[in-house]
Amino acid sequence: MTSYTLIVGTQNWSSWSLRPALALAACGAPYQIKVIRLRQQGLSTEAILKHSPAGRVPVLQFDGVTVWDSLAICETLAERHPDAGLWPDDAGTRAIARAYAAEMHSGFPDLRDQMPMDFVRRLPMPELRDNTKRNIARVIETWESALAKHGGEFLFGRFSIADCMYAPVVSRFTTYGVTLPSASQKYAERIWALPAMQTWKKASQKEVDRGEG
Ligand SMILES: N[C@@H](CCC(=O)N[C@@H](CS)C(=O)NCC(=O)O)C(=O)O
Repeated sequence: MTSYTLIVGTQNWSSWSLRPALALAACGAPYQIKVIRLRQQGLSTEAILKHSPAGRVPVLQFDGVTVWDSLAICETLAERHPDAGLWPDDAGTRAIARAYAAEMHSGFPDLRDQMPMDFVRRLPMPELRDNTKRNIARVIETWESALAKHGGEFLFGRFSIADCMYAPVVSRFTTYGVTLPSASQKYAERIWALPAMQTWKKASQKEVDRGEG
């Protein structure tokens, strides 16, 4: 069976890296995670460029193939592991789940900017710009709508790539203490309870303890 290597950034900070790490854990295939320390004054880019021409993490390696970009990695895993059910079975639901993933991938710049991921810390909420408030409201609106419609544990019933894409936002909301409506709060708790999230948390805590994250 193929063994995967996922190259990620400092786990406490790298929101983009968390997404495919959750998808990979759901595939049931053997894998290892290699961490490149971020924010190392030029050294990080140099280290990443050894693995990917894009100079960004995450990067997935398998069978001589290198895939960069979190969403491309998730798509590759979904295609290679159909039994993992990383996209919903129903075509219409799958289309909407893809729209959710794409909206997260290309949007929410103010939320990213004002509420950077800091997986294990709890930080005061900054003075939010109107656009950031709109970003937060939009995320909550999408979660509430999907959870109400699919009535399952996750956004589209069973765990999917849409959940992988929003898991870093779950972390950001927890770090900065965003108050959520009940369904979204329960959803956030289910995301936190995923074994892969807990594994990521332990690794992040170790980075923080070492002064690396
Ligand atoms: N669109 C890319 C963005 C990846 C990205 O920006 N990664 C950051 C870390 S979270 C990075 O590699 N930064 C390089 C650096 O800090 O030197 C993806 O989805 O993978």
